[in-house]
Amino acid sequence: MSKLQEVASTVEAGKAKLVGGLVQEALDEGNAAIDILNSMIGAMDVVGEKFKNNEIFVPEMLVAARAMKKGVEVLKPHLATGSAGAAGKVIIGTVAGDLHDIGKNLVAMMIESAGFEVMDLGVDVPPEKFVEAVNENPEVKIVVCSALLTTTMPSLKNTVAVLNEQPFRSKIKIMVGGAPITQEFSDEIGADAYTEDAASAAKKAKELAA
Ligand code: B1M
Repeated sequence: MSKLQEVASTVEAGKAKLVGGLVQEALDEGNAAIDILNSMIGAMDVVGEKFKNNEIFVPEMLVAARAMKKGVEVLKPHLATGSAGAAGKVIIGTVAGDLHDIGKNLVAMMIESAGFEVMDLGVDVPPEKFVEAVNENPEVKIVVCSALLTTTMPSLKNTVAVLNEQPFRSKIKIMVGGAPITQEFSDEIGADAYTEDAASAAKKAKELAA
């Protein structure tokens, strides 16, 4: 088994205590940080499939998520490279009703590494909290909203609708993403941009803030 496969199967098994060390070993062997990250994302896809097929349940998904977070902690300095804050300020959060944060955290990390200062509002963020955060930080350039469940797509729609009504609307850009979100949905709800993954989110944020 290659080191990357070992990392993936350890994440899948939720062995949080082992993941950090294995990720470090994978780095030491010369594997690129992005490849290690992708092996962990692949492991979460396997976990998701097993959950869908009733082979595992919520607790197993949760331990796998914890394990992945440990791995990302070790990877972070190898993925993040930019100079902090120079590109402007970004607010990010997972929308109300949604507790998934790994993807959102990766997007935050990549945007930070593109030179932005990132204010992370966490998960289950009601629209009012996004609004409050922009009002308290009028220099904010971009608001990023993540949604991972088909059942929280309406919550994302509502968040964007509330943001669209605010007097500050013309001063900010709204970016949306997450597994069930599409460009079409983003257009339909009136967001400014959709991106599929964390790396493209960082690239898009640069474009929008230019
Ligand atoms: Co949940 N869950 N979960 N879960 N979970 C999914 C999403 C699911 C696809 C699994 C499945 O059935 N196959 C499914 C959703 C099905 C659907 O909506 N159609 C699901 C379900 C059903 C649920 C519950 C309802 C289960 C239950 O309780 N019965 C429940 C809901 C809780 C809630 O939120 N209210 C639930 C709970 C959980 C846990 C809490 C146990 C845990 C999350 C822990 C945590 O995040 N701290 C969990 C997990 C771990 C998953 C899976 C297995 C992995 C998610 C993940 O971290 N992926 C997931 C299956 C899967 O994704 N394959 C699943 C890795 C991460 C890097 O990818 O988050 O997609 P992702 O982020 C990507 C892109 O989406 C994108 O960039 C990232 C990568 O570059 N992206 C953006 C994300 N946000 C963006 C914002 C942007 C741009 C890109 O803005 C510009």
